[in-house]
Amino acid sequence: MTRYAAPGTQGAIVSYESRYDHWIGGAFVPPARGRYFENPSPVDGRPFTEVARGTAEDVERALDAAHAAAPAWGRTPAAERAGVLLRIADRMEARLEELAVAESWENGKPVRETLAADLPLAVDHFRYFAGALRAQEGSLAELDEDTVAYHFREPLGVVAQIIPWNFPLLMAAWKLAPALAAGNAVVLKPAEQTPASIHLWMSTVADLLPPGVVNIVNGFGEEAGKPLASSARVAKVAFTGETATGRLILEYAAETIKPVTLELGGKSPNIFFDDVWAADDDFRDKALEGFAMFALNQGEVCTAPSRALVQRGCYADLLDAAVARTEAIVQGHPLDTATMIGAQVSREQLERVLSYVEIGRKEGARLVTGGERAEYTGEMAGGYYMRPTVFEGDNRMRIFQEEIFGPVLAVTSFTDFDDAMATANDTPYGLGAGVWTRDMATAYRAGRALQAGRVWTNSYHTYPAHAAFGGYKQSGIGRETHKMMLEHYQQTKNLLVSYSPKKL
Ligand code: TXE
Repeated sequence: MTRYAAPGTQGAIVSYESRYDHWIGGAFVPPARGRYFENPSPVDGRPFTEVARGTAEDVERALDAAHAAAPAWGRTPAAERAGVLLRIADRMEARLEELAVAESWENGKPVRETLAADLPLAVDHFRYFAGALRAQEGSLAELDEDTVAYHFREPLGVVAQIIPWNFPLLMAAWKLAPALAAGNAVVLKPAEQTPASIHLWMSTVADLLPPGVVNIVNGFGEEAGKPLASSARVAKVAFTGETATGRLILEYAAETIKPVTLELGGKSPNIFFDDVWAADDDFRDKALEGFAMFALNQGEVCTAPSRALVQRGCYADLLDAAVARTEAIVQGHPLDTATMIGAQVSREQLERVLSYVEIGRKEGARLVTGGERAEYTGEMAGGYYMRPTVFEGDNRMRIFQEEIFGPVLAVTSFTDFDDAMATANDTPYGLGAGVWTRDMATAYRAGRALQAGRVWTNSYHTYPAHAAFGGYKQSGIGRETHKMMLEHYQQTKNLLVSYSPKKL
């Protein structure tokens, strides 16, 4: 087991700058109004750098740089553009450990996750879209002997991307890789909780990109995100975040009729059929691991399986074993590779999670385990740690209906297949779902009946490129992590050509 040194301390492999400006036109640019905000680490609650507090003026400057760069980038041959993405992936891979530690320090998530998942997935994303671009083709339709309709996929131009704090580098990769592959220039706004690791990433790959192709404006939602999403100089907005904010983004975009892709909240059901408990030990164990996934990434995942639906016949046995499994999750310092659950991203997020524990108690849910902060002394004393928490209750309760975004699970039982589907689908969201059974007919029927964009069968929380990811209902619009995302960043040009020698 390894314990990485905190950034900036002796033996550390990461050192942040004491201040980050915006990244515009291939250089750091101070904020027009000269204001900065502090960026604390959730590990200890102490600020470790300060970051430019962007406003509409900064957004305009970034859009100037992006517009200057977009035409040449859009005309770059596909093989060359793909080459840039591949070199970005190689560079990230070479600096993987450093970026992983930076991400953990800023977000509070365990370094074992950033090393094994966040960074390798981000690297693969650039490789995947490099390949997807090379394989993409237009089409032609022969309308008659002398008339042909050609369809070309063209870049949109300059696109805006607004991302959240729960997977800062992976969310940046999910958005940047397809947008750049498709030939667009980008203005990206990181979440105000996690701007610094994106700047570390940017300086790692800056020399690989023409200036102005990627620009980063830091700041808060209203001050920097709103002018960006509202701008008439932006051809498309891609957003990941809260459903309420997604609604605002749609309103801003409506003013200038621009396309929007949204990846929003969820309240994903994880469904365990009776036969799981009758299966062999390995399968049971895998299912228990799937149950405990609600705490992965401190529950700060839009697809977190935050509702467990367990069939009556195995309910008591499975719950007992699953709670024991939950209590065995190792909580600790995020930079220790033995740690499985680290800190919530911010004080506000921790308070929000604790407020839902109170709500659960008041509405009569039974607290089975957890329900409180994890208190530490020493280096982690000021950090934002929450114990994995399990409630039993029913699906009408707020803790079953509202996204908590913390390691809080709401468990209930069901009688039969139809009851399970009715409960699972009784939510405004539709992002993810899990189905656990050895009976493949049940698994198939459940997969098709669940109103969710991603249904895992006998698995959970895997996010490979080449498998479409996105929401049904109020969980979003569009599909990421798949070549179909390229089309969200392109527009179709139709050339309708007559080769006929005859007059019209
Ligand atoms: O989200 P916001 P917050 C959910 C989760 C969490 C809750 C609040 O339930 O507890 O949202 O988190 C930018 N115009 N998710 O407040 O506000 C903001 O600066 C333009 C789910 O952090 O949606 C940040 O960059 N931009 C989720 C980004 O939007 C605005 C991931 C996301 O912040 C803006 C994160 C505005 N008016 C939170 N207001 C998921 N689906 O993965 C904010 N922003």
